[in-house]
Amino acid sequence: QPKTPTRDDSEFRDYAHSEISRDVATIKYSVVMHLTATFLRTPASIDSAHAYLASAFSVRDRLLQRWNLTNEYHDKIGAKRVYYMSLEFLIGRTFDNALLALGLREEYSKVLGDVGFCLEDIIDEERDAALGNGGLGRLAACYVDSMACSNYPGWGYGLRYKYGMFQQQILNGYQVEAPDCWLDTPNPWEFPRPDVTYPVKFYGHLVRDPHSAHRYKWESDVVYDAMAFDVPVPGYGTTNVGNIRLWSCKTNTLFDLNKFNSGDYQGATGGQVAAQILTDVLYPNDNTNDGKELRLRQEYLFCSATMQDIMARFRKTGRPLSELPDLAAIQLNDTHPTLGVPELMRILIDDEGLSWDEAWDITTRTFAFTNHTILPEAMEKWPVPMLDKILPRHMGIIYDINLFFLQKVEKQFPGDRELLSRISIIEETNPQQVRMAFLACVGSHKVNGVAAIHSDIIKQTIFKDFVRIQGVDKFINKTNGVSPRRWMNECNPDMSDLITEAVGDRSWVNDLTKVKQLEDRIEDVSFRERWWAAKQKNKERLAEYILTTTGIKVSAHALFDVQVKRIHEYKRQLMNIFSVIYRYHLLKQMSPEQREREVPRVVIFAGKAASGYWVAKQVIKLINSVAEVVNSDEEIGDVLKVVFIPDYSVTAAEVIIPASDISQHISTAGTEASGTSNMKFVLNGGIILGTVDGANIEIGEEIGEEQIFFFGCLAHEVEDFRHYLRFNQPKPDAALQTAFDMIQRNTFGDAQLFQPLIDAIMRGGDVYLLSVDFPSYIEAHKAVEEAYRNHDEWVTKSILSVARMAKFSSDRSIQEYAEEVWNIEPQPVLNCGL
Ligand code: CBF
Repeated sequence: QPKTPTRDDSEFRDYAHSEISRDVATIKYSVVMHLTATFLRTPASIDSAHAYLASAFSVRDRLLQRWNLTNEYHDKIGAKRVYYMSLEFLIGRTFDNALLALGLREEYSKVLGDVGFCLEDIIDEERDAALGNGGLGRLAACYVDSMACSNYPGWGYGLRYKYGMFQQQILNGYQVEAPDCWLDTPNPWEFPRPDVTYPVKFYGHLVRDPHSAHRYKWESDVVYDAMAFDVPVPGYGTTNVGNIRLWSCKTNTLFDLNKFNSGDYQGATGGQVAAQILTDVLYPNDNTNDGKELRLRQEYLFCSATMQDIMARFRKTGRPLSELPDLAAIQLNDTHPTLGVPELMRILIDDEGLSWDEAWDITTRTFAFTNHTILPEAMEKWPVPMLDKILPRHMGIIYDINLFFLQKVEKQFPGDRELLSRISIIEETNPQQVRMAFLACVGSHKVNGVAAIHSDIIKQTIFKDFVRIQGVDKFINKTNGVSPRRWMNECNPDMSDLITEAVGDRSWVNDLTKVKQLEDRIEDVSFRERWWAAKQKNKERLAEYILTTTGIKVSAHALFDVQVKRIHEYKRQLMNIFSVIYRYHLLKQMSPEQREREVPRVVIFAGKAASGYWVAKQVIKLINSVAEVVNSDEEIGDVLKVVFIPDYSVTAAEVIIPASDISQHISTAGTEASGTSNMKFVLNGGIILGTVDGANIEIGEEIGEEQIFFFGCLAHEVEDFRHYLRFNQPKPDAALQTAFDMIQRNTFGDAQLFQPLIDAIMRGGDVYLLSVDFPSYIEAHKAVEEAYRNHDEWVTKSILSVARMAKFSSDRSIQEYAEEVWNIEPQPVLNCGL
């Protein structure tokens, strides 16, 4: 055996642990080095795209240094880590966020200025990392941000999709989807890790271990390599840097040289194509379950690579397997990563040789599960034959998990066959289906909903039997939150400066309870004026954005009324546009003098529809058709404008949200699990017009119900209304009927196009209760208008609301998870020299 010479690493350690100098000269040198050496630019060939890339790479150098220190430190102290498994991370941009976190914004601005660029323009060069659909994916991004900023040892795990959320174009009023080729240019915010690659098996057959009833050898020729890319997550005001580890399918080993040599060129690359596609595309479905085989394979690739990686890290500690739950907590972000449960069981039993009971004890102490929806169409189920074919070992494990669970329940509630069939992980349909929510629930020690009302509803509906069986303490609430770094400090600098003035320093960015001090400024006339001016400036910025993205000119002095989110029937954008039509009708009835006295309004929509969701796409078409008619009506002018901003994204949200006067969160009561944009709007001084649903309720409790315009039926009334409407025609009030009539008179183009939308209400049982809520919705709009006329009252509402919103920081949510679910402690990186 050759002897490895002992290495003296102290010098390397000294350099690695001393922070790269923060002065402007060093930054300039590093940007110029990246321009020339990384991107081969000469002074004559620098453009803003490369100025961005070089600056971003130089920021990345700093983040990676901190990344190393953080992980080295957490390894050294044997810290317990949380692993947040999510098939979606809707990160958006990183550059500005990282500059603010590192406290180097001014320095980079100076450096870029010196070489002839403006920081704001350079920031605009960055493409969004849009690896998510909506609320669920953005929540995951806020949560890893909070873990980093609050010094929790935590990693996100996800997939590195080559194509993120599709780009939405609006052509002739219709949504058209184009691929989001976000990796066409270098991505400074990822670090490829070919050294971290795991084989992931599919298909094949099982060979039973002759010595154990539960152990199998899984043999298959279909093996793909999942390779890691690490995405550093900047911690604001701390040395701690978090990580999102994203898996990508590696294809180079799958090139078939024999086929190539025999002239079969297509066959030679066939294996690569089959592998590549696994991590090519993000499924663009929000709150729906597609049930596609490729999606199942994506989910398994993700879960297998993640579990292998967590186990590899754990093995390095040399601790016994029974201590895995003391070093690792795994959070399942919805059911998409649930295959992690049978995968860990497989590793512990087949690879590590544990007994079933030992493996099950470790698994259930490690996993916890968050449910994000109760919409039936979103419930993940996989046909047993499909799962059995693709993952034969896992299907066997799932059968056993179910068997032992049902046996236990049978002992607890003897003879209750109905109960057994209701709670079985295998649904007895033809073909049978695996109910992933039940598997996640049985495999976890804690299950949570994402807002108080939602957590109550899941206990009374999908998990009702499980509460009886496993005890109510297992089912808890963790109300969502959002990151104050991105959703206040970064996107709303003027308002943030005012908060900093009220608090005395910027520490509120990491401790939102401090915004309470805004209340002391409520009587301060100059402060109030500047608060209003900040909003006004944000509205001007949005008006500019609307002009560039849609060509529509709007007045920044109008009331900005915003509904931006995924287009979905339960979110009721349709109800909003019906109310706009009705408003248009009223305005048309008025004399010019009467119209003059109206509060001018810009109604702003944005959001994507899942590509296969026809109804949602027709709603987009209707909004655009109404916009076309209203905006070109000279009689109406600036009194009413309707805008559909295309290609809603995190970056677009950062411009839209700070500019809202009123924002709409108007889901049918009981359907929106939480919502998180409602929090973002209020944190930016906007007022909510909303239903008594999701987190709207808790926002009302915190800021005072008088600060919110609530309307509509309550969650407990919904079932009775639905039942009534299944057997009786809805009775639209005069206002809603007016909207229908205008559509049917072809006011907004061919009425046939929109008749199915009306039919869904009038003949389809009005599942989302538009006809029920419309009258109170119109009343609520009137109340908004009245309140907005009173400028002083509006500013008071706005300041008080922000002051009382501390609860909705994702730092609070993460602290609750850490203490009540994960049992982890903050571990700020200490004694590292930085
Ligand atoms: O919990 C985060 C969000 O998740 C959803 O977007 C989801 O995809 N299930 C819900 O619809 C939101 O209510 C929730 O805020």
